[in-house]
Amino acid sequence: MNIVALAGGIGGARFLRGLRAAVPDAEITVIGNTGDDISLFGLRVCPDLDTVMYTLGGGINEEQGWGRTDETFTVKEELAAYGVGPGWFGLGDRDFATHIVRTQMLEAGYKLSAVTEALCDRWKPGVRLIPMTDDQVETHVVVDDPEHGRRAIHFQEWWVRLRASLPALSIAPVGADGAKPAPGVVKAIEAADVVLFPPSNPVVSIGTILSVPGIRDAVAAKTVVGVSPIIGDAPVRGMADACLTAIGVETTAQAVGELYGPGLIDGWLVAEADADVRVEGVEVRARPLLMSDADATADLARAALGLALELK
Ligand code: GDP
Ligand code: FO1
Ligand code: CA
Repeated sequence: MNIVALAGGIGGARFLRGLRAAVPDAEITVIGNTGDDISLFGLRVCPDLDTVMYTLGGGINEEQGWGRTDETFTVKEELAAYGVGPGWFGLGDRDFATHIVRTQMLEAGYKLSAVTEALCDRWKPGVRLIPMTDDQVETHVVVDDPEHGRRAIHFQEWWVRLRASLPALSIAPVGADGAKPAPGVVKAIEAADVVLFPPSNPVVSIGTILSVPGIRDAVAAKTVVGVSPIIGDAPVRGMADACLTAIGVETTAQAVGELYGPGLIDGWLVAEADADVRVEGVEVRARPLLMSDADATADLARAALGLALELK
């Protein structure tokens, strides 16, 4: 069986770990969000690709959900001693090695998809991880900055430095218009038996992947089942509510189901607390949605896949 999943960071990666456990023999292709990518200290950092790679490869810091296990921060401290920042982004020593390898390969002319494949040779995530595009797409957020007035800042600055404390007036995947899906992305979707949306951020993870021309149409042609990242009118983790507000969508499983809509998804898994959700033209099922341990996560993935195969 061929399964394609779109994925952001933590929510995507944890779901994929459950999916891999639920169907060990399936060919799973993951299309990763690169809108969070940022250049820091001359290095290209790809948080969501790395979160998927480390989580499935056994190198993730489990509590944090991003970054490496057994991490130290000597390089960051030494940079700070030179007055070189930003200090607000926590890059650890082990993680730095990944960004050094990636940047070296990009500068040698390799595409991000080839670099990601090379990095995955070490981590063996058990899925094929492809960035949504090899072109540079960066999510920017427009805020009213009390000091500098209205301006667009990088998503990471808004999310990590400001913790979304300034309301997002708009959120845009800068560069997406002219971007092409990375090699293999559309082919994998076309060859998929089903497409799954893990409970990733609907705006800055799934939404960004779908903003790359060609991906949304390819996905819409398949049987698609999504898992809600919103339970009982709040994100399970993080600040997805601030992203949804920016695009005028309520933070409910109902509103996110409608945002994707029957033109894109066929099935929608919501939490048991949201069993009253109805989305016209979409088959909604209530299931336990908390990925609290490996078994619960595998059960959730099995439910999503089962519904997709039923609707196919
Ligand atoms: P990020 O890039 O690290 O922010 O990760 P994603 O975009 O892949 O996923 C973020 C979303 O995962 C958040 O909006 C959370 O609500 C959701 N999430 C995290 N843990 C769980 C869980 O156990 N169950 C569900 N349903 N959603 C979760
Ligand atoms: N998230 C944070 O909240 N603070 C950090 O300092 C931070 C550092 C970081 C370093 C590498 C990496 O791959 C991810 C990192 N993240 C950090 C997570 C990440 O940037 C965001 O959680 C997601 O991209 C939000 O969608
Ligand atoms: Ca992310």
